[in-house]
Amino acid sequence: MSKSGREEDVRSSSSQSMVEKTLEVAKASVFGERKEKEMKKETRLGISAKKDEDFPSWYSQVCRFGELITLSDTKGLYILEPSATKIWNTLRSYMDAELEKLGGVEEKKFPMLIKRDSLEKEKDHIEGFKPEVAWVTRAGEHDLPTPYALRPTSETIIYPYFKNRIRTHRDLPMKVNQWVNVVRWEVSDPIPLIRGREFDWQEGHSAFATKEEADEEVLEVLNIYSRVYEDLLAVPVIKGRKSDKEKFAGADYTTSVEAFIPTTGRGVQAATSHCLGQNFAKMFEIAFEDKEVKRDKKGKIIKPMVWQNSWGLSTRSIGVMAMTHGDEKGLVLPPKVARHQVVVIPVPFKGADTKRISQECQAVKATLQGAGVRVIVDERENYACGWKYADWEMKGVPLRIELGPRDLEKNQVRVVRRDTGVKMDVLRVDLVEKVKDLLEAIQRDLYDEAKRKLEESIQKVETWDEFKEALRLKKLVLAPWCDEVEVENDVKENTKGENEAGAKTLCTPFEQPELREDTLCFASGKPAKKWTYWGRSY
Ligand code: 87F
Repeated sequence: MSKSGREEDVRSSSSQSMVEKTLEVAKASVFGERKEKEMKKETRLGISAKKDEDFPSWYSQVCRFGELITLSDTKGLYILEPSATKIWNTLRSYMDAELEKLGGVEEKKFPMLIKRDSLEKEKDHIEGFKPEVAWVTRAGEHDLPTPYALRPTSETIIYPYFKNRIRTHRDLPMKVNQWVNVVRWEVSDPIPLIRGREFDWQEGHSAFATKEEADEEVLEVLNIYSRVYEDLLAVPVIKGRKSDKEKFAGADYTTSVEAFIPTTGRGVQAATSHCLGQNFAKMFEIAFEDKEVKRDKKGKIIKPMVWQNSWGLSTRSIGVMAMTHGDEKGLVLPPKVARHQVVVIPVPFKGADTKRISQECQAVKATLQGAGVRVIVDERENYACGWKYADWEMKGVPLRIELGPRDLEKNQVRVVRRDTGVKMDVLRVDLVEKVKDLLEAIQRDLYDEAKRKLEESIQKVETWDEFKEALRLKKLVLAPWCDEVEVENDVKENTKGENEAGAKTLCTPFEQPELREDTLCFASGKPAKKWTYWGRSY
């Protein structure tokens, strides 16, 4: 985020009360964000950074002024505001219902502290992640006899539990899911909701008697993730498989949904569904007595190992949504996840019957609320309506309803779409139907527009020069690849920018274009095995 842009960071207005101003100054100094002097001279500016000129500042402003998050006093730790918690709870309800349909998924909650010995029992997969693990070492005045890790993920606490609970084939499949926060002490620069030191997610862990069942679940869960993004957040995603280099180290294979941010030309891993094979089962000795009992030469029962999966989706999804739909005015929320779907704003011209206007605004609210629409009336007296319009636009509310004396006369209201800015007059008798139609249209149009941009961003290439050029143009590059890790390493090395990490594989999409037999790898010239998406990423 640009330091110079700070003075525009907090909006105020000439009509803002002293109490509010003092409060904001107090808040600002608590979080060390701004000096009192700067607060006083500011005018109402809102989102000052441009999405296509300074994306990082723009995004940070959208998250904060759009009231998804507030910065805390620690880098990389955020306060989720009601607009964000509403989205998260909506995704959660949707997912819980989908997992219910999947069958047998039990919601549980495991401890957030993991004994050092337990975390390190399983060395291989933890090794690369070690620098990010945060530890609790003291209680009050005393050092703890053993340090505890704050869970960065819960394999090492859930799999010993699986070992104890799984005895026979009758205990399988075992599927658990938990909605919790995790801590990963990132050293790289944090990005609100996208990369922080603590975030919320759901982590699912399952164990099966057969590989086939596990394989099937991997894709079923991936489909749920895809629907969460596409149907709720209106964000198109690509389903595919991670390369061996990019997969989770503990997994046989990793599938993911990938999103793409056209403005920055960066991919973003949106959720993952892993097939763990028997890797963890061997480490944690999770075995079961099969239906047909087999014995070894000494007559001892042979217990097969379980087949496991794990899958996770985090609050990163909210960040991806904000990046995708946000515009110069701020956040744009898809109606299905918006805390307020409609804001009603009284427009009292001079001399108008303000009391009556206020009553009618409340009546509009009651009508819409009765029809299941989430609606709020903004009756704050110390703000002009123009200010309120900008304020709710910044917060991304899908529809604005303006109601003034002339609307009253004509038994109508003025309805304004957040996504397109299109204004229309709607008769009060038609309001419920029209608002419902519009909310549906906005949801659909946001997706269609994002999908169009995504498709426009995809560039198919076959040579290294084409690849470099597509990357320069911020494209999502689809290239034929020989599937060798050395090539991934080379590409990364040879695409490093001054302040930019190199490009990597995002995924090999399940939907493969035809691969001619003589197609060569764009980077190595060896025979290509598949089409893979490449790009810089978050
Ligand atoms: C950071 C510190 C320690 C990611 C970490 O994707 C361990 C880890 O294991 C770690 N960061 N991971 C991989 C998480 C894999 C997997 N866990 C369950 C998921 C989905 C949910």
